[in-house]
Amino acid sequence: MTTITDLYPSRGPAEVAVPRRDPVVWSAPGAPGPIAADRLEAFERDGFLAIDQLIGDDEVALCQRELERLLADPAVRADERAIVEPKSEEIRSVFEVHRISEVFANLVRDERVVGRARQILGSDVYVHQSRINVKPGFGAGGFYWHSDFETWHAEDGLPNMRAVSVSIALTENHDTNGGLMIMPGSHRTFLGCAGATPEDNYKKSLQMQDAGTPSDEALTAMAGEYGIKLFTGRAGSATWFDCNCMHGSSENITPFPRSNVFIVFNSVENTAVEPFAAPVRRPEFIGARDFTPVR
Ligand SMILES: O=C(O)CCC(=O)C(=O)O
Ligand SMILES: [Fe+2]
Repeated sequence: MTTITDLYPSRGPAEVAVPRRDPVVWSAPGAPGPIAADRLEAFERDGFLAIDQLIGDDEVALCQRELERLLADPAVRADERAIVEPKSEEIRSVFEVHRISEVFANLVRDERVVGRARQILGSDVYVHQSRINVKPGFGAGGFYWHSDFETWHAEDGLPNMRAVSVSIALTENHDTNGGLMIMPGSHRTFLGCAGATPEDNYKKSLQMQDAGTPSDEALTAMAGEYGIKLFTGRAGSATWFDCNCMHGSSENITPFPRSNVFIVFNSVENTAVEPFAAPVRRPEFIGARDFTPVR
């Protein structure tokens, strides 16, 4: 049996910050790819890369129609992969959209999408998770501050920080309708959170974060050091962000829905092992165990 060292302890008795022990950009300097060298450097420094138009208007329209179809399908609503808002009972998230839908499967395979993930991670990649966060208007809830990697490491068993997400806007992300916020540079520190992971934590945490939540003191210090950047953009724009960025988003009380599709790519050289700090693995629709590379 091989044991893998836990480089990023979390969910212990106290909150602990440790420096990142992994590269941010894994490809060799100058390796070919769709991201220009200066933008890749900015990604390394800031932890994110914003793209004004990743997909065109026709593709956006196709994705929007497909999302409407999914939301109207009773089989989707009844599926455990659909997460419902506690108050309004509207669908909040749909997981594994790249498996439920051919349209989103094609989006994942698109070279503009997977090509950038390969370039950042320096290898073939597979999808660790995909989801659409629907965030309808009139009060859809937000996502409290977190590092995705903290959860993926503690609860899904990703050993290293070698994963990247892209958030593609399917509706305009205004400065008012609950867009993504990131603390630039926060990806270079790992914040191990205090508190043990309860069994079935994911059921609650998909509606509201609890275990894996940073303290007010840590968030105050990080926001003071890094500031907070809000990402806006029209439908078809995208934000790439490193797996360890401290990020979150506010509720959406405007009438304007904010629907974004999130795709998480992990390196095939960083496949999931057993959770580092949770009694059981999360279900595969949240943390994949099929490591087939995207082709
Ligand atoms: O939808 C958002 O604004 C943030 C979602 C997020 O951070 C997540 O799904 O992990
Ligand atoms: Fe997140």
